[in-house]
Amino acid sequence: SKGDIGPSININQVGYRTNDTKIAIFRDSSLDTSFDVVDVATGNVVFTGDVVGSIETESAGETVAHGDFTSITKPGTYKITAANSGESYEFVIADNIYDDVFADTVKMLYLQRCGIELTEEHADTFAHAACHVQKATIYGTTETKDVSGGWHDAGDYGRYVVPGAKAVADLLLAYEDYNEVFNDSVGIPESGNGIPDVLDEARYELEWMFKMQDDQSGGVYHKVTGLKFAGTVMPEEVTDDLYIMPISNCATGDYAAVMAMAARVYKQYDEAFAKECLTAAIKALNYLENNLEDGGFVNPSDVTTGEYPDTEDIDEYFWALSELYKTTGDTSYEEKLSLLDLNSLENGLGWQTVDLYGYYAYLTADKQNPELSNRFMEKFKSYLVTIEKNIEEDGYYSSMGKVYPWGSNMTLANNGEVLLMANKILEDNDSYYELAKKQLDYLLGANSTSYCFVTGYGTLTPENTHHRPSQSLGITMVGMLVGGANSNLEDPYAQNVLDGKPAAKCYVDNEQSYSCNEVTVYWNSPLVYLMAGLNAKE
Ligand code: 9MR
Ligand code: ZN
Repeated sequence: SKGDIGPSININQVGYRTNDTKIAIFRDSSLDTSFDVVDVATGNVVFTGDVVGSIETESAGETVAHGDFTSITKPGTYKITAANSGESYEFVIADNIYDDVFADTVKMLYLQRCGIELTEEHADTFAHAACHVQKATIYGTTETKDVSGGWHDAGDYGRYVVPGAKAVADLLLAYEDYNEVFNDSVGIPESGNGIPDVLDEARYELEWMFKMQDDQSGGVYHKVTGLKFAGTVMPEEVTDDLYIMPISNCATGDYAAVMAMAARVYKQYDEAFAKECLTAAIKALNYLENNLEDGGFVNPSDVTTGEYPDTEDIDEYFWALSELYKTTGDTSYEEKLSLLDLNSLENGLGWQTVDLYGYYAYLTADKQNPELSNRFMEKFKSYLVTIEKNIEEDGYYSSMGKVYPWGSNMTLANNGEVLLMANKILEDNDSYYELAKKQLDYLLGANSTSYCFVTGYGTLTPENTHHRPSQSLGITMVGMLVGGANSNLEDPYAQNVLDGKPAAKCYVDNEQSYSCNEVTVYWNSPLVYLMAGLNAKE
């Protein structure tokens, strides 16, 4: 069937801008030696090119070839055909091709808002009454607290500080690095207020995060959820009691980092808010420094909502120090940075490993100590080398390597973000930019599943996401990046239908498959960064 294995020629289904590099990917390098580009409107062949290469791609279980049609720059609708491989899906070449998908991936965050009515004017079919507005009980006590607001994390209705902080970080960085691509007309309640919508949207989460900080200690609660996941209903229909789960070091460190970032980014728009963010960051850092030997968060025994476990908090501490240094220029933070032993750290830009954010913050600060910046640059580069090697060895230019974890599409988008960061700090412009673009091409259809992984876009697009509002309304929300291939088969449905498939093909568009087909705010957010950086060129 179509969903089982798509066309033998895969392309970015959203399309290409006129000056983009354009590569069609052939599943089987042995089938064809040449290909045609057909103008769909006229049926004419406008270009004939060679099918080149034979790249054994273990992740897909295929030996893949490429067809370069970069020279087609005339706007229009096209498809690729070849005698034996057949036809690709149709795609468009035009310069504004990413505008809608970019706006919709930001808008998705608005549609995930909790604690506020979503009006028909802004949310259309996904309008609903304010949800989760009742006070929550601090777990293990009888004390209650207002922690309304923020975004629903994902397909579930939990609100979690750790992944929420990652999502905010990507948005703020995207704005900091590429403010010229953001506008004030995404169609959220704050549109037209003179502040770019991406900052209004991120602030919605930050205002909630303030409520998640314990006033007395400065520590930050890990999450607010029910004891278990809610049923498949609209959010305002959930009747479960809410619990504020214990303070965790990772939540506290992440919080300090994004609040420090916010203090920098919002300063030009709202000085009082920026100050509040800085105070909150410093307070959180103090808590963390006094509690560094505490373990990571684990769910209390009667709680089964998302855990976001993380036993290693040194990277969160590092990130917080680095952002505070960049924001304030205070060398006492730099001194603490220099004393941290980062050797055992895994590198990452995920919700669990955040050290790459920290390196980037230091390396883009106003002043650096050369010894430290060399050290951090080496760390950053070691990650970069790994993803470059993965891309080189994979016929689909995927940066994942051999294992596709839960949320592999986040890692692909993160890697695109890292490549754009490299572009900023290493000044090797075009090559990193091109590799970043390839990660977007993968996400939008140039992959071995033939899915365009953003809902509502492309010819073959997820229609059965694990997302409670979409499931209850029977309509898929547009602009959501799904988790994607997961070779660890982490839900019963995936185990039943994907067993034995190559890693990159372990994806299924079914609402039961929460480990392949859920969506989250922090999978959309690196995509926002990636598209911002790619849209900013020229
Ligand atoms: O994205 C998370 C993934 O990296 C983990 O492997 C997985 C299991 O711990 O959890 C994922 O996060 C889910 C969270 O626990 C609850 N909300 C939905 C998230 C996405 O599936
Ligand atoms: Zn809610």
